[in-house]
Amino acid sequence: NSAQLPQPKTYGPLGSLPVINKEKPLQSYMKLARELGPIFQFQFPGRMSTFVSSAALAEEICDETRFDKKVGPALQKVRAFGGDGLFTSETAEPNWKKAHNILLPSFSQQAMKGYHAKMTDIAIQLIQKWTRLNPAEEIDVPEDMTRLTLDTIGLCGFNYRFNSFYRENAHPFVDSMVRALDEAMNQTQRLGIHDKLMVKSKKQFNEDIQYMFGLVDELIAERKRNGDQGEDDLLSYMLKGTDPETGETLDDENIRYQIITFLIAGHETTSGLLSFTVYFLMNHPNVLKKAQEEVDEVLGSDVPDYKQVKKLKYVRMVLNEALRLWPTAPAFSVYAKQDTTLTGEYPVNKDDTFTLLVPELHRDSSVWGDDAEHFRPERFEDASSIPYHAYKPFGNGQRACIGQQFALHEATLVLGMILQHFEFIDHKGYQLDVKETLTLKPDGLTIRVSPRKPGM
Ligand code: MNH
Repeated sequence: NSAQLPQPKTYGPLGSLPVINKEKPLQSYMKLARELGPIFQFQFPGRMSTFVSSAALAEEICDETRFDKKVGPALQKVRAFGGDGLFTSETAEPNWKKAHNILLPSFSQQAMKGYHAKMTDIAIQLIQKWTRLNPAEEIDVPEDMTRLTLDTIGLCGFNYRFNSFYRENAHPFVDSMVRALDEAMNQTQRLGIHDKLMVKSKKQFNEDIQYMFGLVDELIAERKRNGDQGEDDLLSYMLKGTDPETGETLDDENIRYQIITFLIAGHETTSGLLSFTVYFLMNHPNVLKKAQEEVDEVLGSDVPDYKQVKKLKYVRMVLNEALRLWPTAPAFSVYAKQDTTLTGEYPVNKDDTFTLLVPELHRDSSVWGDDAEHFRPERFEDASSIPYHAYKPFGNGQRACIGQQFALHEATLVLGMILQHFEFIDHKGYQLDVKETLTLKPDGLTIRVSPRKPGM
């Protein structure tokens, strides 16, 4: 009996799809939330979904005794290449808990010490590229950040070098992955008969998937042939690790899915975060100045070591604030495990699904105040002042992001090094335009840089 929930206009079998901008569905839902309130229903062709966006409702759907992650239609499509990897598996599938147990230690703070040198190796490549540009040459920020994050997860994950900074265009793996993700998203928007007509896209989809499987299967086979040479990367953890609960190891097919999952989940989101952060810093000179002062004090002219990265508190706050306003994984979904209610007001039936609009949650003025729209990293000064369920850039509970420490260590290191070396020049007066794929990016953000200090 949730019939009283607000709902946008419907158009017969299309449901409410016509009110959505197909290029920017998330931003359309955000707009609807502002018009219809913190909970509204949305009729998709053949299914109803409910969107929530307040801290009070987030707290409810984040209660894991009553709600569990929903592998919705988009993630179902991603399963064609993510399989039963961590991101696209149901909590009840045996490989979710098993892989979660085996992989947790390889994403611990301790493990980050082991990845630090590899992260720095790639960060230096970005710094050197930017250092060697002529003054008038422009930087495509999301492109270079994607080079950086892909190469970082490749090296830390599997000792594989994509060498993206040595290529004019993206590595073919990225082309296949981006095309496959795009096709997966498109398939969910197409109606039955139309979808069946897309023979060519389907052929491309299958080719892209086979290419990704081929590259990854070869990496696994090669490692097995050569034996363990002391690589302390994710792949070695996956091949050696046993589940403390069952004593079992991961099978090769599941390892393939995990690797593809880390390559997808581990690079688009972090590159979006770094790109939005550059945008915010360029537009907030006082924040930029404070961050530069911290970097000068903590790093001086050193190449940062692990401990120095931990000391970049303000840089961390800047990243937290960027993730508040533009969380690059902007929504996640849950289903009800039983009949229940939300805040005692809205009746909920078993299997009803809810999608949390994270950017709207992060703008709830009852928690964030009247300046919720403003970029102000100081709000993260005292982490304990932030209600637990008001800030969800990395998802919730046991199904939250396993790569959070990895992403934040990498992003803090890289942003610290960028601030150490460059001033940003907004040569085109960039106006924010948020591009949507599975994740968010500032579309068309290009800058120039000038050296902050002589030498490097
Ligand atoms: Mn990540 C799950 C956001 C970086 C690997 N990630 C999630 C979820 C969010 C998320 C939100 C929960 C999705 C859901 O409930 O359906 N992740 C991010 C953000 C960044 C990020 C905003 C960077 C910034 N993620 C990374 C990195 C890796 C990674 C880096 C790996 C190296 N993430 C994952 C995996 C999952 C996940 C794996 C699924 C975890 C699980 O369900 O067990």
